[in-house]
Amino acid sequence: MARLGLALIGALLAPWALAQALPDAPALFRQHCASCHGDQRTGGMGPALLPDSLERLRPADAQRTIAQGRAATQMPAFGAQLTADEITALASWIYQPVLPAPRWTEVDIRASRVALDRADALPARPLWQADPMNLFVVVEGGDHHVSLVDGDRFEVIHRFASRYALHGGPKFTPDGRYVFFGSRDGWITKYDLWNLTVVAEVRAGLNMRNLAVSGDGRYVMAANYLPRTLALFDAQLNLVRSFEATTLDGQTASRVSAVYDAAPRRSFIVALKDLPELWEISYDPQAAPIYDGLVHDYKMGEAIARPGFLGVRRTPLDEPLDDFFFDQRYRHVLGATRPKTATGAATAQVVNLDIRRKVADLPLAGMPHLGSGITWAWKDTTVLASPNLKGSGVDVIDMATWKPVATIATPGPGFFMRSHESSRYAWTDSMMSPTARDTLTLIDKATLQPVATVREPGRTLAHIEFTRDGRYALASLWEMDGALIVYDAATLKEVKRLPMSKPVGKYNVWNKISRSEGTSH
Ligand code: DHE
Repeated sequence: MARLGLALIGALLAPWALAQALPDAPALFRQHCASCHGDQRTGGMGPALLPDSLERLRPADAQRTIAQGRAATQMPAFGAQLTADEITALASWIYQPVLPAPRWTEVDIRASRVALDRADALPARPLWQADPMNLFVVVEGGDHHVSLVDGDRFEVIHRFASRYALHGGPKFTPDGRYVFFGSRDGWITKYDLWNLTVVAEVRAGLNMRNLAVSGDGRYVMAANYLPRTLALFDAQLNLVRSFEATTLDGQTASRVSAVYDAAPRRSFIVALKDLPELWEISYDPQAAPIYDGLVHDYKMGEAIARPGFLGVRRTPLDEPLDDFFFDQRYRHVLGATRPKTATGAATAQVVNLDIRRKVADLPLAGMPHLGSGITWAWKDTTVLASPNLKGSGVDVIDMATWKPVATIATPGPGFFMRSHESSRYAWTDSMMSPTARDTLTLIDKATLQPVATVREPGRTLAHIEFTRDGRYALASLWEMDGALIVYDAATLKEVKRLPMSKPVGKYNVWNKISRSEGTSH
């Protein structure tokens, strides 16, 4: 009887107690957050707050950001205005899906574009005194800025605010004058390096993976997770068209894992996260028609091929791809599927783009990060080496036979790998290791042995890029109070240190536009 009475009281109290316990997160969001993050949480001045965009932010960090704000950004601290319960409620609510799901159509893309008037009238020479081909573009993730560094004197020429959370390598036009940055929130920024100004911006999607610039500098292609599309722009960032990332019958849609330019083929190559297909989209006006998946013109009773130019040429695969890399002749794609569970094995494969099928399995262990793989000449062949996000070792594969030639031990799993044609070493980090994230390992490219290390004890050291001539290697001290550290690439002595805010990546104009074998493309 007593128990029944308590239950009854509990039931009667429940609505009141719940109202006390659960702050109204949507109302709090509308009041405090929507003006910057958008009514639909799709972003505005602040980043998008959608489950897809927040995959990499732990809820505890979201709570801390709401309470304390974000240094050197527009995000204020709400710790004095909101109770701890309100902050907890807000932080958990932003991980819930927005219903109905936010949309981002071609109309939205076009409406988002902003461009500088008369950008084409700006001088066609650098405003600054330094070798424009030996310039470094450094993305500082800590306070969302970009620094331009003179690669001869190692001095900052200019520093400017970027969009929130740039990701992936910025991409350059073939003359090295313009660079395109992509943000995880889907913004593409075109920047004139010679005149130090943003010339155009557009939002390609709500959650973007990366972008590619065509080898002729005429097109920019963006790969999106949300919506499930690719968006193609001209060099002024006007939308040319978008592509739904679906099966040929349009029934199943996929996130787009990544897009890269295959300049010698005059095409973009696209990997789909959820569909076992590899796409090739040619930007060659003379491209041959596409005969696969013939479209039937039922009125005429005829099968017609689709146009090759900007048409989707599909190669069926056994597994979808997350991440990939080309051989030097761009005949093969070397792709990896990341395991869905920590214990699962990655599968990696070689796909021939001409005969359009898988030709070999790639014997890579762990969780290869092929996008950061590099190649070099070894004995009478060429080898590929890929960092591994899970295992302590770099797998080296003979690109003639697709067989392993070595596994080089490193002190822990790493993200990036770099070298230069004129350097005998390949450098890799172990930034995913709690104990060895402070160590860069140098591998002798001839003996395939680890021969030296460079350390910043207790701090994260990662991501290398060489100067144009390969004499210096620039590494990131990947901390909020971090630095760009310049090493002599032969003696490994530190030459200079420039303070920077978590410099996540750095890109040398010449190495990028010449597609140096030691860097990412
Ligand atoms: Fe990246 C490049 C995918 C997490 C920093 N990363 C890339 C590219 C892909 C990719 C496909 C190549 C794009 C290009 O250059 O056009 N990254 C992924 C993931 O799938 C992963 C593991 C999970 C995710 O959250 O997307 C991932 N990446 C990270 C990070 O956590 C890093 C370390 C920090 C950050 O800023 O997000 C990170 N990724 C980078 C960097 C590059 C990159 C610095 C450019 C490398 C280069 O030198 O070209």
